Amino acid sequence: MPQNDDPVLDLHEIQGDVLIGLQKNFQNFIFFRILDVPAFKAAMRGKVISQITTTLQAHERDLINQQRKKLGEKVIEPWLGLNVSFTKVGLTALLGDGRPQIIVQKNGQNDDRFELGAADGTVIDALNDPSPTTWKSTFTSDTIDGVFFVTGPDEKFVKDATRDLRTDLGGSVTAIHTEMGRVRPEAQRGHEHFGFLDGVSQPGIRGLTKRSNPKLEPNQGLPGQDLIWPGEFVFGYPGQHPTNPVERGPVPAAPNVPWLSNGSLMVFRRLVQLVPEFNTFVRGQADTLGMLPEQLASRMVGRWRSGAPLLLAPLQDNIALGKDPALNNDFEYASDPTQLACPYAAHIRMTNPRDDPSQNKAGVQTHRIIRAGIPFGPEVGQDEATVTVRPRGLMFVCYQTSIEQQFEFIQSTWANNIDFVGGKTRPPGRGRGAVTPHFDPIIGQASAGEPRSMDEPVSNYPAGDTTSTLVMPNPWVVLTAAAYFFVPSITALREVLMT
Ligand code: N7H
Repeated sequence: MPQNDDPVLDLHEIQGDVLIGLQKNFQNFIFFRILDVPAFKAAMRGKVISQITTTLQAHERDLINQQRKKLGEKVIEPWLGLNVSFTKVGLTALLGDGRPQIIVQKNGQNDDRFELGAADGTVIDALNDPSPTTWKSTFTSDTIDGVFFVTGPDEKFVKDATRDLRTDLGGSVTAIHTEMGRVRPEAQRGHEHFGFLDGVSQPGIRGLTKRSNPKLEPNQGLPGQDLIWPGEFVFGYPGQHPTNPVERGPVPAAPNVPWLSNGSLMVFRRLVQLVPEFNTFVRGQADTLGMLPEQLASRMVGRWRSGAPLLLAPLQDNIALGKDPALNNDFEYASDPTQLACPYAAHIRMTNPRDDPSQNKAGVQTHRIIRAGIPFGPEVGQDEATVTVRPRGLMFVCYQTSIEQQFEFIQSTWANNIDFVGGKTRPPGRGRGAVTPHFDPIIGQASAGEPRSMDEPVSNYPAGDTTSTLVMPNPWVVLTAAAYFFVPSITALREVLMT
């Protein structure tokens, strides 16, 4: 039930991938360049905008799927999902050189990251990203105007829908890079390529996410899922309060850009995952450290492959816990102040430290993102025992209203920062002095490709006294393309961008 203070969201205005995610087994990413601006605008107005999937549609589809799941029905609907977003270059192509700049004012800071773009030297340096000269060649210069997402239940459906979209657009655009994302098959459904269940912890949205226990937990959707003010992800609404995790905060805005409302900023990163290399490393290091490979892998992520969090299952996997959305996100870190259950450096602890006492919880909530990625590439083949032959990984997508304070903050100030979380000291019996957690072993990036390490891979739960370090000479997640997009509202498309 909505509560009195909840904002009312224009669900029919917000594109469907932003808050809920398009329903998908397959997702085509069509990065395009506009060749003929008037023809593109005419095609968009006449044929395409009306097909764009809104949050209202995605929400209705979600409710139908939830109902079916409850009844144990396995119907897969032929639902088409279509979204469109534009880079800074695309917006200039559409609106001209004098267009207003999207420089977001949030929490007293100005964020110009969208206008810089993901390949800008400042951004590359801030994130320790590999040089764009090493990326896929189509992403190394400002040639991308926008991206269409086409989603559906199977590959043929998505390919047919892509062909229809291209027909609608005629010769007004050219696809400069197309890539098909695919949900992994059978038992691996919902798991990313290293084998971990993904999409478990997402922020709840005030005004959209249903509260499972409104009386006792009015600030949570599912148990453990904090409700976040929608302005963190969509323009035109209040964001988080900087010092109170529950109160409404200011509305993030870009002055002079009235058509921002109900739009969002999207980060795209094509992250290759070196799966055989990861597995070989984990096996070897687990042997050296005297632990099981599954234990080491889970200490690196903070969850077991099933999705069960180490905070609730510190010693061994618990498959029932992993798959139960009412249980698998219901934990905080204050109860684990000395990283007995979950290392400070574990991927999920680095990317969302929750209520870790070293942090101000309200502050943490201003750095949340909505993740909407999908795996790409084939399953690992028999010829790939130790070395990747065919590229695979994650088409990482996330939404926010400040790229600098949300995605980039997570990557640079948390995952890449060897001192995060700070202020920790070793408890008696486990060494002395300050703890340096080092890198997020999954996505942390050292400068100039230096080796990384992570503190306390060996579990001390419940009362061990081992001081241990994992040294990781090479990364297994490699950035091969990145771009920043604006995801306009339906009205902005109709009344501003395509006129
Ligand atoms: Fe991560 N992985 O398999 O290890 N991620 N991630 N991620 N990630 C999460 O809670 C993974 C990446 C976040 O609220 C899970 O959904 C991989 C980037 C955040 O508790 C797993 C890649 C960024 C969370 C993975 C990758 C993030 C999260 C647990 C790249 C942002 C939620 C399942 C190939 C900078 C944390 C879940 C929370 C969870 C993996 C990328 C951020 C298994 C393989 C680039 C905020």
